[in-house]
Formats: sequence, structure tokens, C-alpha cells
Amino acid sequence: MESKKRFFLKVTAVFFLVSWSSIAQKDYKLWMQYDKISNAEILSKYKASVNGIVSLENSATAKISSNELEMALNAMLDSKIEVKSKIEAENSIIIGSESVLDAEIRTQLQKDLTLINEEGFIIKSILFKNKKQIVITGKKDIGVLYGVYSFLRLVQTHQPIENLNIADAPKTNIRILNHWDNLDRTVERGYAGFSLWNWQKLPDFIDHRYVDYARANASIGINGTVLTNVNANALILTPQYLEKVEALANVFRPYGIKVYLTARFSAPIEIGGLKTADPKDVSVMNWWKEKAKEIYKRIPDFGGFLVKANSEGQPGPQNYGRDHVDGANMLADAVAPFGGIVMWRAFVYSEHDANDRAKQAYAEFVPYDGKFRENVIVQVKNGAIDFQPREPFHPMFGAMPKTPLMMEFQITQEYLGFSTHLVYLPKLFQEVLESDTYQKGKNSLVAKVVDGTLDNHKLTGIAGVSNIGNDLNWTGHPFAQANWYGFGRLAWNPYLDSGVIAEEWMRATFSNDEKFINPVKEMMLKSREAVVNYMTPLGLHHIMDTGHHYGPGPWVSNLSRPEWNPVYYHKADKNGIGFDRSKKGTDAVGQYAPTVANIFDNLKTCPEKDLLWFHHVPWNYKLQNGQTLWNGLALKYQEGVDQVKEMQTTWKNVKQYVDPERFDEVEMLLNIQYKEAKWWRDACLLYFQQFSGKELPDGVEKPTQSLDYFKSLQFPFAPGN
Ligand code: BDP
Repeated sequence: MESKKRFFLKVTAVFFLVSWSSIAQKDYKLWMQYDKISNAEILSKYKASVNGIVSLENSATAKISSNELEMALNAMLDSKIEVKSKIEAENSIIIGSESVLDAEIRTQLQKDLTLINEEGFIIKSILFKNKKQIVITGKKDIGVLYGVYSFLRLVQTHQPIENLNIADAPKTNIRILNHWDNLDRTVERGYAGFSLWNWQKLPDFIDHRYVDYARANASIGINGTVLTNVNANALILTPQYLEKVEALANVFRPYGIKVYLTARFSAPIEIGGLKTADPKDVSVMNWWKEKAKEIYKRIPDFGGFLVKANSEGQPGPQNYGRDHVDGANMLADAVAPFGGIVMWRAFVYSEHDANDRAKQAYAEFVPYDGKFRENVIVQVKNGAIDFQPREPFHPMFGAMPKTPLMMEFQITQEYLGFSTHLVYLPKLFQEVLESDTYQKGKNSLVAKVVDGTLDNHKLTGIAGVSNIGNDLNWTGHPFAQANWYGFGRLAWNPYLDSGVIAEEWMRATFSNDEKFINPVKEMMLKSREAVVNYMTPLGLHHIMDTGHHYGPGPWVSNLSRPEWNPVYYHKADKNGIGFDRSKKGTDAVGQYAPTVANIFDNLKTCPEKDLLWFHHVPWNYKLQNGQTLWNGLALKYQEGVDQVKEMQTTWKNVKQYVDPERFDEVEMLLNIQYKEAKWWRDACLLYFQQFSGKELPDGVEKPTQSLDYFKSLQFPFAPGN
């Protein structure tokens, strides 16, 4: 009896352990689930096309390629494919960079190799000695690794692999995550736990998570990471911390990922013992030169610095009567001998500048066009305010042809529901990238500014403010993984379609079943418009609550800086609502090329999605659908809530295609999102109703609480603040 009981307990414990670890693993494995292919027909086709791996190279990166291929194929094809170093059998996958290929194969691929750059790859079906083979190659081993991930994606998404002929290469050079991670492991605007970087245990303890992080990034082509917050701490530049940074760089290197740091402009004073950080002071210049030398001695491929200067209280060259060019060029000179770069942020605005905040970065930076060193790239947020659910593209794109500009997107959802709301961001990213600046006439897309083709720039890049933390599933919301994934894919190729990316991600993460893919893809693609509708429809912006930006706070008017207050942005009054940025207002429209300016300036041609961004509009104004502005606004809020409800239904209907753990997680999160969407609708409409003085139209649900109730809500411990 006793032993039976013990046996039962043991079995339960084992079962518990197995199921516990599989829960953790599913979430943890991101888009690299590599599940066994259950469709027998597809499986047998793949098995017939692949029966060996030949790895021709021995570098650390090459080993990652062959291990990944071996592990993933054996899992997906449920077979025992081995890695060899010589070509023997037919239907092998031959991997290795150009220089190690057999001469005959290289000759066959000569033309293809001219199509790619240093990080690109070729995947091609060939005949070698009359035997069918697949070659994955590139100019360098890192290209081969990208090729391997791309090949695996084909298998993960059930694409044919019989006649492959793919040449692909990244369109930007710097595809980088910006971690706003502090040295105490809190993450500014982080909603997925604490920082991955365990500074206290580094450099001696290498958490396996660092490897998994690098692998996930490499799989989508990300090749850089800024480890530290833009609101920087100078200590990261001391030997004590550089030793730790070096350890991380060593882990990331074989995955093609370079490490970058944020440079606190006042570091020469804080950790260098100097009296000044004036960029024109010789001792300051020398301090940075020595600092660069010290860093590169440890980390020969160190990427460079990201700098937030004279912005939101951060120190910068203006503290010494110098300007952004002086500051950026001084740092650029320090890292130039080692091939480093400086990413200088354009996110600047000042409480002492009475100008429309949306105009300030352009006004300050555009006159500097052409004055920065060759190794400086100016990093510009996608819109002129701050990562709102929707912003028109930043007018700096298309206005600085002589300066490389890189895009800064925010992957973490500071203003879009934290990690609780399902919002598929590549849709937002795509909208920005395909906006037309008209800098050189029609088709001067933001994407062309960013990839350097519009103005012939060699230094190009896209940054994403990371949504990663030490949560088991990395990003808090299982669907927020898609935002990390999609960011990487768009950084590689800013012309990709967000729908295609969503589908890839779903197939690699959840299921290839069309009955899952079709409805969930639609849900993802609509989710961005849903959040715009229930938070900031028709061009409203920055009406989130104070500081933490969690939930609605359109009434907030007591913050020390005028442009931190929501009332500054919506300007609701008896006459109407919206920020007049037309020629008659602040003339922010004038910062765009004339064709674009005219479209935004004219009430009749301004897209309604941006209406209240550019115009102060009377409550009775007739929208295109015939509704008054007040009714239309209210109906948009309701539409947003209804869309979340639809998302809940969609999710319920795909239950059978998802593992129970992730199903439950998403279901619970959607319930919260629905609750919070209603909170947004009710709080905003009750507040704006005080000005419009009108009833809610038919079809809009009655508010669940009073305005006073919503105003009374406090969140002293909202995360990320
Ligand atoms: C804002 C964030 C703030 C960041 C700042 C920035 O609220 O935490 O430090 O942007 O980008 O979105 O520098």
C-alpha cells in the first residue's frame, strides 16, 4: 500500500515536472518551436529532399549554423540527419561561406554571389557531380547563419524546397535593439520583468539566456544591441562594468551581434574626475579618446555609442554653449579610429521653447544637415511627439538629405497598453515606412530615407526600443513576441508586408493550420487600429495618464512642463477639439515637403486618421461618413471596444489549435484588454463631453463609472516608470 502511494506520488511529480517544463518551454521558445511536422504528405516530401547536412567550415558561427540546422531538422522531420564535413550522398544541405565552397559549386553560384552584400546569403538547389544538393552560402559565415534561419523558416512555414533559388541580403547595416535597461536591472518602460543583464553575476556567470537571446536575434537578422538606457549611467564606462560588457560581447559575437553602449555626456566629470564635459575642451576630447581605446582593447568589434543629450534633463553639449554637432562629432572622432559609430538621438524638446513640441526636433536639427562626421547617424523617432498609437511620420525624414538618419521604433508598448494589450506593431511600422516624404517628388518613401537609397547613404539603420525582459516568455504577452520578430524582419527589409510577417510568425510560433492562421492573422492586423480607436482616434495623441502613461488621463493639466500635459495636446474646448498645426496654427505642416504640407493643411484633404493632430475642429464638423465630429469620435471609441470583443471571440474559436497554457494566457490578457478598452472609452468620452455638451450617440454604450471615479484612479506602482 505504502509503495503504491509512493509510486503514485512519484508519477504525479514526474508528470508535473514534465508538464511544467513544457509550459515554460513553449512560451520560452519564441518562433523557434520546431515542432514535428504532423502533415504526413508534407513531411514525406521534406524527408525525400533532405537526408544529410554538410558543414564545410569550422568557425564558431559555422558551428552554430550546423547545430541549429541539425537540431531543427531532426525535430521537425523527426529523423536522424547527421552533420558531415564532406559531400557524399545526394540531397544534402551544404553550408559554408563562399571561400570554402568546392570550386565547381562556387562557379555555379558566381552570378548569385554578386547579388548580395557581406551579410547576405544564397539558398540554391544545384546539381553537383550529377547529384541534387541544396547549398546555403554567403560572403561570410554570418550570412550563412542568416541563410540557415531563412531555410528553416521555409520548413517551419511548410514552403516547398525542391527548387530553391533565393538571394537575400539586409537593406540596412544597423539592425539594433535599444534596451532601456538600468544597472539595477529595472527597465525604463519595460513591462516584461527585469533586465536580462545580470550585472552583479557578470562577468563570471554566463546565464544561458544570453545565448538564447543572441540566437533569437540572429534568427531574424538583428545585428546590434545597445545594452543600457538612453537615460544613461556613466558607471557602465568604468572598468568594473566594461569587464561585464566584454563578457556579453563574447557571447553575442558568433551570432553576428555587436554590442553598443549609451554614453552619458557628463561621464568625463562623473567618472573621469574632470571639471568639465565641454566637447571643445582638449582634456575632454582626450578623455573620450582614451576611453574608446580602453573599450576597443577589450571589445575589438564594439559598435559605438548611442547618445541622448540635452533632452529631458540629460546633460549634453548645450550645457557648455556648444551644439549637437559639436557633441556628436567629438564622440565620433573618439571611436572613428576603431571603426565605431555614434547614434545621436534627435528626440529633443524644451520647456523653455514656447514652440509646438512637434516642431522642435526638426527646428533644431535640420540646420545641421551635412555637418556631422561620416560615422554619425542621427536617430529619429517615427513621429514628432513620442511613440503614440498613431503619429504622422516625423518631418525630419525627407528634410536632411546630407545626413544619414536612422529610424527609432518603440517595440515596448509604453503608450499602447503595456504588455497586456494585444497590438501587432509591424502594422504601425509599415505605415510609417511606406509614408511618402515627397523629398524628391513622388515615391520618396521613409523606407528609402532609412535604407539610404534616396540620398545614397552607406551608413543606415533601424533601432527598436526593446520589449524584452526576464519574464519566462521574454515579452510579457505571447503576442508581443511578434513585435520583436516583426521589428527584426522589417529592419532587415523595410519593404516587407506586415501581413506576410504575421503569417510567418504564427506558423513558426503556433500552427500551420489555415483554420488558425486566417482568423488570427486578421485579428493581428486589425489590432493596431483597435488600439488607436479605443485610445486616441482621429488623430488624438498623448492623452495617457501622467508619468507612467497607463490608462487615460485627458484631464491632466498640472505637470510642471506644459508639453507633458494631455490638455496641451487635445486642446478641447467649447468650440471643438484638436491641435491646430495648420498654416493658420503652429504651421507644423510647413515642416513637410509642399505636397505633403498641403494635404495635411487642408481640412478637406487631411486624412481623417490624422485630423485632430493637425486641426482644431468644431464639434459639429461633418466627417466623411456624414457624422458630426462628436458623434464620430464617440463611435470610434465604441468601435475600438467592439474590435477587442471580436478579438476575444476569434481567440475562443481557435482554442483547439493552441496549447492550453498559451491559450489561457492570451484569453486572460484579452479579458483585461477589453476591460481597459472600455475604461479608455468611458473616461475619454465623459471628459470630452464636458466640452461638447452633447449626448452620446446611439450605438455607444453607457459609461460604466463616473468621470470623478476615473479621475480618482491612481497607479503609484505602474511598471516601467
Ligand atoms: C519617452 C519615455 C521616456 C524616455 C524618452 C526617450 O517616456 O521614458 O526616456 O521617451 O525616448 O517615450 O528618451
